[in-house]
Amino acid sequence: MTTLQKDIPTSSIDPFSNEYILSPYAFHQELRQLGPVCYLSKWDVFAVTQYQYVKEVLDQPLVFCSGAGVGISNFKKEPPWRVPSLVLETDPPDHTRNRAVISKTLSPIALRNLKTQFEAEANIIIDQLLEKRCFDAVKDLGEAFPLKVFGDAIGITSNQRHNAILYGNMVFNGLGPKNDLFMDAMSHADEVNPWVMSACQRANLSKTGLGIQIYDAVDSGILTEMEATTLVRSFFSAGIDTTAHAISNAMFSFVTFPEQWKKLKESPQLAKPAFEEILRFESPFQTFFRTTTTETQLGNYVIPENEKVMISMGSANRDPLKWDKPDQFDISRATIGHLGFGTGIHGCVGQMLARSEVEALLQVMAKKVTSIRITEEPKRLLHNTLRGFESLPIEFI
Ligand code: OVV
Repeated sequence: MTTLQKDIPTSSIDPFSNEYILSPYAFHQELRQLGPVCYLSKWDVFAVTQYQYVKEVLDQPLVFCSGAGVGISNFKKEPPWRVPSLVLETDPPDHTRNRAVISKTLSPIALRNLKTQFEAEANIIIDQLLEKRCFDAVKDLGEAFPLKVFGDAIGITSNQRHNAILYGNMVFNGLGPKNDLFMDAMSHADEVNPWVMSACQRANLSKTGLGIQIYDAVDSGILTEMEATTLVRSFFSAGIDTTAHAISNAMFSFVTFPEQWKKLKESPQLAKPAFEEILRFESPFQTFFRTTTTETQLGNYVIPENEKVMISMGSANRDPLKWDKPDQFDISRATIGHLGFGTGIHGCVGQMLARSEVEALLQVMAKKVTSIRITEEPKRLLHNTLRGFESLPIEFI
């Protein structure tokens, strides 16, 4: 029997400070060295940063629940800023029912049809950018591609699609504390909230997209009309900003590891493992929180009930106990088990669609783009949850 140590190590590291956000990896290392779990005194939350224990938390969704929110705020203590998501911020059995409705729209046949569109659009955007030569990989590629292809896939009919980026920014900065990043993101709430709720309504979705299919569950008595609207909102929340940052992170990784770009060009079929490595190496989704539903043990520590626990996928994905040379970007490494899409019952429901989008893009790039160069100092994004860039000026030749 292991003896339980009651004293969880404390750290004064602040995961929402600018230094941490801009350059998290040395902080991750320091936190991992404290063991399976530590207490972050700045925010009165626990933090789990080692691969093994991040996975252990994600694999126990009833003990480490999502229903009290997956950001730093505990919905049992303060009201959420929006109607909670019916998949992200719920637990079984509601979660199981709602997730099944989304899953049904993302069938293998649906994905196969979308793949053809993703490839066609990837060719169009890469041709345009080659012609332009110098562009911002954040706005002109990272954001533009998913806004076009995933926006079409959902069936957004509004001509103000860019609001979806602002909304994603609210959702993901909204998982952090009420700091300047939170407040800046929410400054758009008055225009963007009503826009999203309207864009998610049955009447405003195209007849052929994924969004409208959520309403089939209303017609078969599984969801109310309002629940369907809220569930369609999950496509907007989860599916655009995440992919956008994955794409700009990919561009940066290929520029900083040119031998990996060479490898991809020689073998465009490496697009598939390359995307997995991008998600491991620079996970767009860096952290989530869970809330303990009971006193529970992690390693040989005891975490009390109703506490917020930060889990760092970004750190788990670079844990040297799990990965060989974790700080090396290597598109031919074995990436199986990376937590870029999470894992378990809340693992990314759109992951096959996201793969299809980015793989299409990387394959076209590998075939058509000879070289990629950074033309001006990139600006890292200050963000409570996502890792990416504010701007990334690139030249394509
Ligand atoms: C995975 C994810 C991220 C953000 C928002 C949502 C889901 C949602 O369902 O709203």
